[in-house]
This record gives sequence, C-alpha cells and structure tokens, in this order.
Amino acid sequence: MVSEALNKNRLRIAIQKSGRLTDDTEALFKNCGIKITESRDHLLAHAENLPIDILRVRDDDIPGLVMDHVVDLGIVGENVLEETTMQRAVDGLATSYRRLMTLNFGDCRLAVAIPQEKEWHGLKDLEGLKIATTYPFLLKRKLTELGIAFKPVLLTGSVEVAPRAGLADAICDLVCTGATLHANGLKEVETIFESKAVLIARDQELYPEKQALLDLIIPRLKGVLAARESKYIMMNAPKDKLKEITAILPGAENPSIIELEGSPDRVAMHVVSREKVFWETMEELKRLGASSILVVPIEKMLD
Ligand code: PRT
Ligand code: ZN
Repeated sequence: MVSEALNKNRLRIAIQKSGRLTDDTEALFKNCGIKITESRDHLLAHAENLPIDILRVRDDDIPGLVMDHVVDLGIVGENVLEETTMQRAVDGLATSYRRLMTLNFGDCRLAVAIPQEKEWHGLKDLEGLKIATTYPFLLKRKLTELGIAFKPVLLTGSVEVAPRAGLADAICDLVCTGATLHANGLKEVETIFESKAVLIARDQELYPEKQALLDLIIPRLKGVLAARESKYIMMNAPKDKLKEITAILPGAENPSIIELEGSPDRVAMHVVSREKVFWETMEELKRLGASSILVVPIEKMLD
C-alpha cells in the first residue's frame, strides 16, 4: 500500500485504464499541463511536472476507490457512478463523494430497447417482462417510480444479443449512436438516464498541499472545457452593420474593433464566441457584408 507521506503530498486521480473515456481523459490532462509519460500498462503513473499520481483502473472500480478514500479524485461516467452508489448502499459500503465538475465527453444514454417488430405504447409495456441489463439499479429506480414490476436479467456484456438468444424480452443498455441496437434488430424506445463523464472527489477535507494543487488544476480544467466549444472569430465588416453582426454570433461578448487603414467604412472585428460557429452563421455574416472571415480554435481560456 502507499505510504502516508506519499498520500499527504501527492494528489491521486483514478482514471479508466483502457476504454471509451481514456483518450478524452488523457487529452484533458495534457491540455491542463499535467504531463504523464508512463505507458497505459502501468497501474500507477506519475505526472512529470506536478505532484499528481494517476491510477489506471477499470471504470467500474473508480467510484469505490473515491468513496473508500483510496484516491482523491476520479473521472467516471455518471451511469457507472449512480449504479455503483446504489449497489454500495445495498452492500452497506460508504457512498459519499463530492461532484466537482461535469466534463464534455463520455455522452451516452441508458435506454430501453425492444425487438424491432414489437409494438410500443410506453414503459407500462415492460410489466412482468424479462429485461437484460448491466444497470439493474438505475432501471429499477425508474420503473419502481412508475409502479412497474419486471424481472432483471443481469449481464455484464453483450446485452444487445439477449432478446435474440431468448434470454430476455427487452434490454436496457447504453446507447450512443444507436448503431449497435440497429445491427441487433432492436429499436430504442425510452431513455432511462442521460450520462456524461464527471470529475468526483472524496468527501473529506484534503491535506493543505493537495487542496492547493486542486485549487490550481480546477480553473485549468474549467478553462480547457470552456475553450473546447469557443472560437476566436476575425473578420472585416461594414461599420454600420456591427450591431447586427454581433447579434448573430452565439455567446459573443464585447468585440474588439480595429480601424482599417484606407477603408473608412469598414473595420476589423475580433470576437470570442462561447459556442460552436456553424457554416450557416458564417454565410449570414457574409450576407451582412463581412469579408475575410476566420474562425480559429482556442486552446486554453482563463477568465
Ligand atoms: O474495461 P472497463 O470496465 O473499464 O470498460 P467498459 O467496457 O465497462 O466501459 P467502456 O469503455 O465501454 O465505456 C466507459 C464509459 O463510456 C461508459 O460507462 C459510459 O459512461 C461511456 N460511454 C459513452 C459508453 C458509450 N458512449 C457507448 N456507446 N459506454 C458504452 N457504449 C456502448 C454501447 O452500450 C454499445 O454497446 O458502446 C456500444 C456502441 O454504441 P452505439 O450506440 O454507438 O452503437
Ligand atoms: Zn466497466
């Protein structure tokens, strides 16, 4: 086990070793200036430039590691977090944690799907049916609210083949694009739970050194998340259309206006837009008389 001295000074963060959250989590750390060089095969990796240790584990273990105070922080999908919390409550284990931030990746939904040829009138149709799922607690919470009784069939993988294999009448599984359901002759009929990746912390005061480090990295994380959607927009625009132009730029505040040498009617305009900029918006800007329109990605932001 880790020595207490190490625990006091180094912030420990549990992340998924290898899976759908791994690349985005590592990219987020990189953009926050947390340099990790060890390969994914190492259970424990040390950040090069900050007193941070990264513990690479299965995503299902992350909530427990945080709730048992083995690590300080964890990044995990809300689906796994909620399901594990309910399971641990039943098992009499610790369930408290602090939710620090919703991240902008890992988006998916836990949804009910049934064979394509079956009719669907609503969740009441599930009464008394066998439903295959990896998330029995989330499903039960929803159906119990509605007074619907069902028979859970617990599967930890290949849930989508259960109806065809005669193991269940319906499934409740994670969906992103829906391609997997479609390929297995199923149709999505109802969303039970929407999920994103989240950053959680153990529910206990941290040693001052660790708290100071957390206070340093939280604004960096927020800055990276804000920057991802934001764009820096530059263009030349007619002076008499500035109001209309600003009005169609999503989330834009206080543009900088720069005089253009030799063009008394036109100015250069620089603005940060807090939302995605679509082609339609750029075409509208052009119609308003803007020219040389540049949309540039922003890497980091600190307000
Ligand atoms: O080995 P480990 O236990 O760590 O990983 P895992 O296999 O349990 O999880 P993993 O890597 O598949 O997913 C990790 C987390 O990513 C999940 O807990 C969710 O929070 C999130 N996530 C986002 C998803 C999906 N999107 C997703 N599409 N998790 C799973 N899927 C599955 C889905 O169930 C389907 O079977 O991917 C398949 C393809 O989805 P479609 O709808 O795009 O076809
Ligand atoms: Zn898992």
